[in-house]
Amino acid sequence: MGHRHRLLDTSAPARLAAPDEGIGRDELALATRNHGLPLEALRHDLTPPGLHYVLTHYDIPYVPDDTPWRLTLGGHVRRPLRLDLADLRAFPQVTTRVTLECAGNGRALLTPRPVSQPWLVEAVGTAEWTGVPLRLLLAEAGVGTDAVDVVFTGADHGVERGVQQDYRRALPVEVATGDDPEVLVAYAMNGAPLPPQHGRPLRLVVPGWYGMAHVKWLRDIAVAEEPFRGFQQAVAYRLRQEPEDEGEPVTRIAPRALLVPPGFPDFMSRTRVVRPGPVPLEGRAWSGGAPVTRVEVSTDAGRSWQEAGLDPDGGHRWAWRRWRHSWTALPGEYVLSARATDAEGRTQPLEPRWNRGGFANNLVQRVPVLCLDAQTAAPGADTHPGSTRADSGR
Ligand SMILES: Nc1nc2c(c(=O)[nH]1)N[C@H]1C(S)=C(S)[C@@H](COP(=O)(O)O)O[C@H]1N2
Ligand SMILES: [Mo]
Repeated sequence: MGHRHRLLDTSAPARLAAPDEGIGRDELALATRNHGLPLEALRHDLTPPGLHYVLTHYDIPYVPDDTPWRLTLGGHVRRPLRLDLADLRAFPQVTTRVTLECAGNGRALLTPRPVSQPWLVEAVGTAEWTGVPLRLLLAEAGVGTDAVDVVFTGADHGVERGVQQDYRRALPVEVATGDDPEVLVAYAMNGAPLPPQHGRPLRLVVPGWYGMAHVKWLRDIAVAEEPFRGFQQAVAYRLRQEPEDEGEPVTRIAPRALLVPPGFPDFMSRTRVVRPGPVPLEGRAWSGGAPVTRVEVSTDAGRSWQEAGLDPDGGHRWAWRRWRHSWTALPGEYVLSARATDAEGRTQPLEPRWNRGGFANNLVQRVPVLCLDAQTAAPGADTHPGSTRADSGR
C-alpha cells in the first residue's frame, strides 16, 4: 500500500499547550489556511461557495481543468478498475445534501488545548454533493469475500509528526459497500465541479461521518484483507486520554446545535449587542448518529432550558435542520446557548469531554449578549453604545 519513510525519529504525540500558553504562530498559520463558517452563514440551507469550512492537512493539489484524472480501484478485487471522469459520469448519479463537520471542531475550547488547527465551533458547512455511489464501483470491481477495510488515497502528500504520507483513510467494508449512509465518489458540489479546496476533481463523501473520512483529491481505492493501520487511522483520529492508549476510532458526528449570533457584534470581543424587545433566535442542529429530535435554548448560561421549534427536515436526513425560538430581551447581560438531542438520546455536554487530539468536542456553544437599554440602543452612525464592552478598537 505505497511507501512511508520516517523523516524524524519517531511519531511523537501531538503537543498539549502549557496552562497559560496562547494560540501560537503555528496554530495561527493553520487557522489562516483552514477557515471556518462565519456563523451568520448558518442562515443558509446550503452554504454559499467560499463560506463552507475548509480543512487541508498539507497542500491543495494543483489540478488544472484539462488534467486527465484516473481513479484506480484495486487490492483484493476480481477486476481492478481504472476510471476517468467520463467513466464515472456513466454510472448512476446520486445527489445528497450533507452537513460536514471537522472532528477537531471545538478543540480550542479544551483545557489543556491540543496544539493543532484551533477551531472554536465553526468547522461546519452544508453542501449538495453529486457523484457515483461507492457500492456500485465496488460491485463492478467485485470485492473479495475476506475484505475488511477499503482504503482511500488522496493526491496530497505531506509529513506529519515525522511520518511522510499521502493523505489516506479507510472505511470498514460494510460501510463502503452499504447504502445507509450511501457513500459517494463525488465530482460536483452544489451542482458545479468541485472547487480546488474541496477536492477537485473527486472526493469521497461519507454522510454522517466526521470530515476526516471524506478523502479529497481521491486517486485510489484499495480493498484490504487486514485492518488498515495508516497514520490517519491508527495514530491520528482516535479518542485517547494518554498517548500510549490504543483509543477508540473517531467515526460519526456527535449532535450539535449552533445559534446564528443575534443582533450586531463588537469588533474585537464579538460580544453581541441587541436592543430590548423581541429577538428572534435561530440556528441549525445536526447529528451523524441518528436524526435530531430536539433542540433546547438557554438564555442564562445553561441554568434553564426552553424547547425550540424544529423545521421539517425536508427529507434531508444527512443535513442540518433549522430551529427557531422567540426571546424577549430586557436590558442586561446574557449567555445564549442551544443544545441538540438525537433520536438515540445523545446530547451535548455543558462541561467539555477532553481527549488528547481534541476530537468530537460538542460542548454547548456560549454566545455572550449585551442588551442595551432603549436610550443607548438608538440606531445611528457613530453612536456610542455607552459600554466599554461594546466600544471596540478598529
Ligand atoms: N486528501 C485529503 N482529504 C481530506 C483532508 C486532507 O487533508 N487531505 N482533510 C480531511 C479533513 S480532516 C476534513 S475535516 C475534511 C474537510 O473537508 P472540506 O475542506 O471540504 O470542508 O476533508 C478531509 N479530507
Ligand atoms: Mo477534520
